[in-house]
Amino acid sequence: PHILVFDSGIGGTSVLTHIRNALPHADYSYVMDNQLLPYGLQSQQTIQQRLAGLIKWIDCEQRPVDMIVIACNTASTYALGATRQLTSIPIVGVVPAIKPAALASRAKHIGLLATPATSRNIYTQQLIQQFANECRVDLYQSTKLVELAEQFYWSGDIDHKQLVAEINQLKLSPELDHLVLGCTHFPIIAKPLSESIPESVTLIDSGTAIARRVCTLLAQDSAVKEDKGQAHCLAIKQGTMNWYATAQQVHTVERPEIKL
Ligand code: DGN
Repeated sequence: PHILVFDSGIGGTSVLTHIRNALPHADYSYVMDNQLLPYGLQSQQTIQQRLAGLIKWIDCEQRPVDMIVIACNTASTYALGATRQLTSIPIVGVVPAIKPAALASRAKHIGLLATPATSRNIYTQQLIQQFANECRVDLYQSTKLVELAEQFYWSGDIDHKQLVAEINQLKLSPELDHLVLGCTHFPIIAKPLSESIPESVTLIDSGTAIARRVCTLLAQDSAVKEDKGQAHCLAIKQGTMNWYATAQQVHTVERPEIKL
């Protein structure tokens, strides 16, 4: 199968890694909307338009896509329903791992760390009501951590001073025992992040659950096979105007420097 994984930036590679481990023989396209990064500061309407553009582009290019994974919590919580109406290709969204965190929490007190858009949108509120109604859920939002994850991905270095300053200003409650990484960029910096918060806090993300879901939907056995599929990365080119309005104007660039 050919699986297209989408995010605004490199965050979705954290999800792609889990899916690829489960399904190494599938082929992958990783598509990034670098033009509008960060999504966490965009409106719901804008994000729905971007995803509509992505679907148009897949149609126009007649890409042989068997499944789309929207590896972005912001895009999934804002636009999953609307995007599913536009295509018959099955779409898996990545949403914050509220359910497993609530189940695992002994203190019945968890935190959600996400982009501003994800933490304030209705979909997220519904997830909390549905799966964590016995928990206290504190919401923390950060755009800075997305920026730091991008820097870390490209340079391998993280600015510890900025990281610690950002964590400090979040003022995490000392009572919570699980922190949901509700943005796919955050697992990229999970190690430095976990070193900057109290040891008593466990970080949770959606990566393994998404990989399982993809396997189930594709009815694929996740048993490791020898042959490795192809994977390549495309970015929506910076400076492309209104690519969502006419899919023909979508300009993408290959990003071979992204080692998938
Ligand atoms: N990686 C995206 C997410 O999971 O919400 C958002 C990153 C961004 O563009 N702010």
